[in-house]
Amino acid sequence: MRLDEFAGANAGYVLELYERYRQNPESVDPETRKAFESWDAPTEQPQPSTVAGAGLEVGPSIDIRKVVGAANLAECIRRYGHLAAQLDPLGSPPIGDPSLSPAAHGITDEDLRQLPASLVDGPAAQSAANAFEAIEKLRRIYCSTTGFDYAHVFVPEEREWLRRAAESGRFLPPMDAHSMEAVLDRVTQIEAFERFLQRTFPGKTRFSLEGVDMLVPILDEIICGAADHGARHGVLAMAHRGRLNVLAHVLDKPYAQILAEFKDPVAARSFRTDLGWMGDVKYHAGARTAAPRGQMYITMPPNPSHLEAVDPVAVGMARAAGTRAGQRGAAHFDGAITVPILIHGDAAFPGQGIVAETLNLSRLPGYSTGGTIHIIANNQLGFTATAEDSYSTSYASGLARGFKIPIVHVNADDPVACLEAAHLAWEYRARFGLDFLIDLVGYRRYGHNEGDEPSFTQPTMYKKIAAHPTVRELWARTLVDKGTIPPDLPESLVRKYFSELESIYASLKPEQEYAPPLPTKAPAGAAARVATGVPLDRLREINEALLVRPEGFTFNRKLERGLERRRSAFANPTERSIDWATAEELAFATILADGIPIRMTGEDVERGTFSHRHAVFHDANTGKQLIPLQEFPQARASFEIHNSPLSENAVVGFEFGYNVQEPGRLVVWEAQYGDFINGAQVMLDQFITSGRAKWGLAPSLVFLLPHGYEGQGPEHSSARPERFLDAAADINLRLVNCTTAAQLFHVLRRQAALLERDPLPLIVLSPKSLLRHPAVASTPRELEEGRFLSVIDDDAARGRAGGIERVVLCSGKVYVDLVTSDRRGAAANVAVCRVEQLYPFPKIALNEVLGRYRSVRDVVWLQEEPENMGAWNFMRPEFEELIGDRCPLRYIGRARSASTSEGSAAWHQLNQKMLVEQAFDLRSPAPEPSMVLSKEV
Ligand SMILES: Cc1ncc(C[n+]2csc(CCOP(=O)(O)OP(=O)(O)O)c2C)c(N)n1
Repeated sequence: MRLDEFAGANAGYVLELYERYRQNPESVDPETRKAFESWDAPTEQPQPSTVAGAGLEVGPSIDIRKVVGAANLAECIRRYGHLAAQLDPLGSPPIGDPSLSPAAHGITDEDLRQLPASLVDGPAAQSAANAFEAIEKLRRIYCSTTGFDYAHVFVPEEREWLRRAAESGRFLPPMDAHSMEAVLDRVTQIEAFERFLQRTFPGKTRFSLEGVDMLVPILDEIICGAADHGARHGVLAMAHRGRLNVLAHVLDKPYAQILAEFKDPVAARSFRTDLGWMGDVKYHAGARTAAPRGQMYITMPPNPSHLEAVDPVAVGMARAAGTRAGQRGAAHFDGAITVPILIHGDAAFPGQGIVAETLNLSRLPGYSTGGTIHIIANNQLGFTATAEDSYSTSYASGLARGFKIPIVHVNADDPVACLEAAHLAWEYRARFGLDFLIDLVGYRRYGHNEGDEPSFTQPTMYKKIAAHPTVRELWARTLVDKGTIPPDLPESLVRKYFSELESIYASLKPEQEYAPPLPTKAPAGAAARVATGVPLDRLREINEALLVRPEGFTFNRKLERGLERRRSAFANPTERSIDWATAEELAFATILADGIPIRMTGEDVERGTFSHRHAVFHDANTGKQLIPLQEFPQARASFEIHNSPLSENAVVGFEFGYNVQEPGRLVVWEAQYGDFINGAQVMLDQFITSGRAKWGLAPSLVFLLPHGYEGQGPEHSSARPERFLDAAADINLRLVNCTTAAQLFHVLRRQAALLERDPLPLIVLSPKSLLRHPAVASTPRELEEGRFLSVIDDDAARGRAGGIERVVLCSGKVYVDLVTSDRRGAAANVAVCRVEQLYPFPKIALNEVLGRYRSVRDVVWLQEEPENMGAWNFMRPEFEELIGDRCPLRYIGRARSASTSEGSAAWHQLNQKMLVEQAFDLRSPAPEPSMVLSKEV
């Protein structure tokens, strides 16, 4: 071992070790001791040794501690220099760190002057005369208006790349006059837009960008860089702040349209409600560039007020845009062609859990985007709350550290530093395919919105802001002072952009010319006309192909029996041999054979929560995977399935984004249990059920939500169908509760057929214990000849319709409880009919069924859920209208309750039994107080 084999901090470390060894050989580990024993010790031997091969002679004249101190100081500046960077344009002092001073390392500036620059290592050392100069250079890099914060990046190659990138300055923007003037031109355009709106619409909410104006040039830089690198799709997501400016200048939304929208047109077309169109405020609107930048189109999804909720949506859109799915096998994702950019708020980023959920998707094979670029538009306030009120981390960006995302904090008043950060961001993404974060530290020129008074809560800060020049003014002054531009240029640029806006405003066309296009209406009854049956021979062939065993693949023994059963499923077309899982797999397979790609995700979906799916087999000896839906030769599109991370909110948002970006693919998300969907309630309310009414989006995502009362307690019984029914209006979703395998087969195939013709989200309340119940199994013939039935009449009762005195209408698993009960045989006067589709309400089909039973004494809606839950509140007015005064309507179900179900299986059984008894008991209801109600309404 020779000392000159080590460089910079490593040399310092080795010397420190050596010094320790010299003091006490036992203080170092045996291997190191052995190495030092054979080392020609520099202080004991007169022959000098060199550090970093740069001519430092370590001999009796040099104090090793100074060498170690210098090397450690350099390392501390690299690690903690950002703590001393001047990031706040308003001048608040950085917190600093003691380790950044030479004294902390037992050295002085004079000592540093005596040491060679090579101790500092890297580009900063290259043209420096000594260590002092190199350290000063390092300070200018790490403690200036940029804070490079990457020490948490674990992978040495990435960290070294970042170090070189920061220290070499190779991503600094070109400093020629033309480039510098172009920056001035751009910031003038950005500022003029805001000032024009302020002057023309005083006090009107626009959520001005002012204070972090450099956001737009940063986006320009990232987009141009990514486009040059071959990206074709950019997805840009942001909340309200600065959105109008970004829409105008990055998405190229015409000024005329923005100005017209500011006038809030009262045009007849905007008030059209025939499709449930309600629209949304202007700073939630989405957009897509009309022409590409390079070859790259940029899309900005619309977003709700719920901060950060759009993050996973945008990431899902980018994933879809970069995925090729039109071939058999697995889907192919290429991160190079798609770039998501998320713009966050400094209070929202640390505060909203959806951010952490989204960051957690970044490196997962089923979700990664090849790197998402994050920008925190950090105006140091969240409404009125300060950083101290808002986060426990040192920076707003702290959360990103845990995900090993490099962070660059940058002062928003320094255009050069901002552009360097932007260039670094896209180069890093292009190089490593990983996330990057820019923390753009600025301020907010006005209140939370333009009508808000910020001095109520931040009086001193707003005094500073009032006196603080804009970035345009600062930059103009810099360029004029340097002689780069003539002194009158800044004002003439301001006049140019103002007069452009003024003339557009003066020549606005009638407001309705700018009204957004409304969603198109699907042809009425499209769903009812879809043929979903598949010829038996075709099904048999596909079933056999799915069961092909690859040479040498060993299945788990416990799965063998099921596989054998599957093999004979088509032996007899009228035998109930198709269980739920088989129906699902055959539905998927036939959809793939029709050329429609499928993406399925959810917690543990590969196997299925209830161990019923086994879409992915694992070789019992090697663990190697087999995915039959990717292998069978009839497939004409890709099948991807991924176990999701343990998240509901972000993953549902992600699938929604994927779905709206690529509406021609069937996207299925399954909840572990249906009740967990409330973790994604924001996504349901803000995007899925209202997206069409607000923004004209047309999601067709499928939700499989295990639902049914089986005594597992309040948390695993109900998928809360009432929440979907509460949000159901203007035909915005389909909600089904299937009771047979064939029904599932047909409803999935129907959904696939309607993806582009009549897209709607499909919510399937799926079974648990019924997955293997013989009562839900179907015959092959039902797959061939059937179709999805929104209502299923009682076959047994139809033949004796005249004698039926009660029609019990119910949905889902409770039907099986009813027809398998002992009471059923004795109750020949009761028909039990299934409402398989809860929404859209199947009025025609129900009318037909009820019309068959002319002598009924009452019609019952029976449900397992408490009276204030389930479908009852939604169904009741529909039934009342349908039944009119033909007969009374009766409710049978659990009484109103704050909790979804009993916490004890025994109690559940008791109530379930009572439900069944009351269904078949036409006398007055039992008088004793109970959890179960039977009442006329
Ligand atoms: C989920 C959610 N909670 C609360 C709000 C109300 N709200 C709107 S803006 C805002 C402050 C956001 O601060 P920050 O993230 O720093 O962004 P800024 O507005 O400062 O750009 C709040 C609390 C919201 N829109 N969404």
